Amino acid sequence: MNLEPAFSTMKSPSLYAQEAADFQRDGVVIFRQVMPLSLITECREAIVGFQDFRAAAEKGDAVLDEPLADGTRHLKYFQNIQMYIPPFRKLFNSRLLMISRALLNQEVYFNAMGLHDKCPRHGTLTPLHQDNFYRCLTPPFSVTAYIVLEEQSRENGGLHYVKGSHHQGTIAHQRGTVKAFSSAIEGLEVRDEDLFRPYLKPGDVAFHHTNTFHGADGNKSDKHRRAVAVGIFGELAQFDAKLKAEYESNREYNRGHV
Ligand SMILES: O=C(O)CCC(=O)C(=O)O
Repeated sequence: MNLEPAFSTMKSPSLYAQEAADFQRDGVVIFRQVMPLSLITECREAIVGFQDFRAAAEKGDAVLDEPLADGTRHLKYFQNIQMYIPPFRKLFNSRLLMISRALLNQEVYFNAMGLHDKCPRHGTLTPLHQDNFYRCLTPPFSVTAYIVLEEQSRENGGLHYVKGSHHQGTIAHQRGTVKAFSSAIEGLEVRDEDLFRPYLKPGDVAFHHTNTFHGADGNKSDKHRRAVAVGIFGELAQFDAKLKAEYESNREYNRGHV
């Protein structure tokens, strides 16, 4: 039996020293071609073929975007997607844990998974935010592994980051009405040239620190732009009740806004 690792990421955590240093400095590090393309294709085909969002929408797991002129509504966010579409479970895998353990320098565990979709021509923006405003961890020992199912570009609303912003800690967010994003950083002028746009391709995984500012424009292309965000927590992180109360109040406002 061939026991050779199939991917370059299958190495001991200590071998990620350079990536861990980059992550500490920038709050985001890109691993190209981590996930096998066969798995990416399997997940992509499974979500394309999944048509009935009613049960997931009733539970609040599937969040639909703003209605189009004819009343049609497309998916914007699908949390716990692995409970509805089993191939997505395979994305919760050891490649992500090995890398995250090295980046956070502690033992780690999977917390949650969600699919972000921007439908062709109408998919709305992702406001600038920090994941930790939603996760409420103190200390903020957590990463997001962002797994790309479809190539990202400027035109289709590829994710952008503010490098180094994680050093500011978890900052105040304002409540808002963007579907699936109850909380956003408002009033911050970030010059376009200061945004890091990695132009991710299928199989690439971007790991960002839970406090790194990030967002995306709307989709102006004629194709979907889908990606899966996996939340991975460090064992030394704790839930912070004060952060949680602020987040829950914004979330209630967002969900109540139809
Ligand atoms: O894909 C997007 O537009 C949003 C992703 C995001 O905010 C995240 O993964 O934390």
